[in-house]
Amino acid sequence: MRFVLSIALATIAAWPAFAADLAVKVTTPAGKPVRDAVVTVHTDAPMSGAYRGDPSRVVQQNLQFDPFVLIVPVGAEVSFPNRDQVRHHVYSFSPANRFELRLYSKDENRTVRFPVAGAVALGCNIHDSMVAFVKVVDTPFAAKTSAAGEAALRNLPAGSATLRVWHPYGKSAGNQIERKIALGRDDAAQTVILDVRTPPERRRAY
Ligand SMILES: [Cu+2]
Repeated sequence: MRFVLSIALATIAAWPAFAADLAVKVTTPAGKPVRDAVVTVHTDAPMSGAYRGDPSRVVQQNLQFDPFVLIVPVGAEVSFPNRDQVRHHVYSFSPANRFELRLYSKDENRTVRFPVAGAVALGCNIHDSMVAFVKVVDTPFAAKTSAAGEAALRNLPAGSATLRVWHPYGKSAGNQIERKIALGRDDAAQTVILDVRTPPERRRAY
């Protein structure tokens, strides 16, 4: 027992002296939670490592993309499997990461590499109602807000940093809000107000 305890203490002592957790809550000015916002932190001190999260995959199923917002690190290969009975023609005109996947059928797959940080709007040439976004991030520290508008980032290095909250329909410049924060001090929780416009009506074109 004593042995186990001493190991535990040694482990704690070996942790970075000042690791910080950050809880972010994103709401509209009216206090409604904003889901699918992407929260990123860039520390002033040099960062190492890349974001590691969900599989880099946007599925086409039931004439929709899933997920609606996908976070990937710069340089990620994203796959676009088609699980529908119909063909899709996936494209993006976003300047940073333009691409087009010509008509392809059920159980076929294509991959696209995203070399530039930024937001990529996805569409389908055949089904106007299909809309999704890939957020390519150049930081290891990123998370997507839940239905409650909440995201948590753990084990951030202490020190000054920039917090950004982006949403595809965010009303501010660049669809995002940005602020300086001091990690490891009194910034364990941040509330960010981000006004979002109503998504364009999803037309059915099938
Ligand atoms: Cu389609």
